[in-house]
Amino acid sequence: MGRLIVVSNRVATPTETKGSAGGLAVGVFGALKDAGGVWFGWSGDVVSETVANAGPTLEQDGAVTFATVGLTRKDYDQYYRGFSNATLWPVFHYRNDLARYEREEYAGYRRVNAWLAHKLIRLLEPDDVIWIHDYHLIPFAEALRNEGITNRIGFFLHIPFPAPQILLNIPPHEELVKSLSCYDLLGFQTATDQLAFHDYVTRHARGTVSADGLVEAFGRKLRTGVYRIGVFPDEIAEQAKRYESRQHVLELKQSLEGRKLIMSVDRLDYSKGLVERFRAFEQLLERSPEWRGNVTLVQIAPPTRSDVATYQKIRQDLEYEAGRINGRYSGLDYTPIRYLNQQYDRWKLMSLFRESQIGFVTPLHDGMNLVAKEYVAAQNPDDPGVLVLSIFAGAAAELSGALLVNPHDAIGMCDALQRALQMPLDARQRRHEINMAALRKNDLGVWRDSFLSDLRSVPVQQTGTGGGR
Ligand code: GDG
Repeated sequence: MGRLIVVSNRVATPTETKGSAGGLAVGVFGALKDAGGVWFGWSGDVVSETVANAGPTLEQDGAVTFATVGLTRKDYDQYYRGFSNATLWPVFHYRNDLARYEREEYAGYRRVNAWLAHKLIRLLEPDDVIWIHDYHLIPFAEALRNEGITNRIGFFLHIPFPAPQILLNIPPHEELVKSLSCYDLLGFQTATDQLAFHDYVTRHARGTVSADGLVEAFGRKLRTGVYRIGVFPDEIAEQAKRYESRQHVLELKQSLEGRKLIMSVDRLDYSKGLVERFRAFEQLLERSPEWRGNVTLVQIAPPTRSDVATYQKIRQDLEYEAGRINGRYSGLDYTPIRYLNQQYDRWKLMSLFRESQIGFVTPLHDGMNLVAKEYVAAQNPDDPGVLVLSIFAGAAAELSGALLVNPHDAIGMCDALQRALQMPLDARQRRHEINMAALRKNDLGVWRDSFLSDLRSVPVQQTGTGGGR
């Protein structure tokens, strides 16, 4: 078996892969340890041109090499802050209204991809299998192919793939899809995303998709598949239980004074539907006065990408909404929304999930949404909370024990909260069992192993970047 090379925008540090970092780092590291190989990507540092060019910096941990490079300010602005997060992220989340397109940023995005690919080449061996992650790196395989690399290369998209009519908003949409055709295997979170890609290929790229799923486009053949990312549910359950008697949980319990608890945790991002969620909670207090003073929403939202203008706006909007709703319904001893703009320890979060009666997860669009899965896994099976989940999270297709809501329907969400707050124990347990069975059947290991086994079995093509049309 050839080595595994993982490329992602950010690389976890060796310590993060062992501690309480997000499950993804742990899952990917597991595969790297088994096969031996390299995890390559940006270190997260902005550095001088000299330092950037000197990279990658190598750190060895057993059979795994962590290889990272710094980015110059210009590269960071154009590739990361610009085209990745101000064009691709909003459009792929159906927020064309928040997207901008700048030719220089797009050129920078391609330039950085080519530069990173060039840096990786000297670390490659002929039978390595290469797994590229996410929207920052769409042109990565094309750049490798341009340098003559014929290894198997797979790509997993963590975020939604938009319907063609939405993708057309990005002027170089065709170049992006042509770049995707340079992979041997494309993995999507849901069948909807896969279908949207096939739709683009057949309707806008004069390609074909055969009955057995083989895609032919831009002179290349590739496979696509649905690989639902998961968590390791039993590990989360164990850690959540272990942390439940810690000080922070006891303090929270005491401060709630017997009130019901609704928990939400999201990166502070406009795709997560935070404003809509606050308004739905407001509806609950408005329409059901008996809940005033008796239920608290804890929203944890650590800031991300805070140097991108649209993220500054969502932060202001949310502060305004929290202040407005709290101003309206607070009492001297009651604050309906506790809005915490900071990062918490992972196991602390899981134990807070376990303490709550509702997990309120309502993105407007989301590739999968791991918080929804973590919430389920963290529950106490003897007295589980209820997951209220947006139909626009990829996880909604799997978690049939959740109460599904449309995040644009404040009253519908309010009704679901009511239902969850009043749900009898046996119904909660039944729903929890259904959700846990889904999580166990398709855990993070299944996601990783099925993608890699499909990638390792695609035939190697000797062609480069394809002839185009
Ligand atoms: C992208 C896609 C897809 C959050 N706050 C804290 C914290 N978190 C952790 C959560 C969870 C992770 O971050 C967030 O994962 P999500 O899946 O919910 O969302 P994205 O960050 O947008 O991830 C998404 C995912 O990629 C994987 O493919 O599911 O659709 O958008 O694990 O627990 N962790 C800690 N402190 C926090 O305050 N420690």
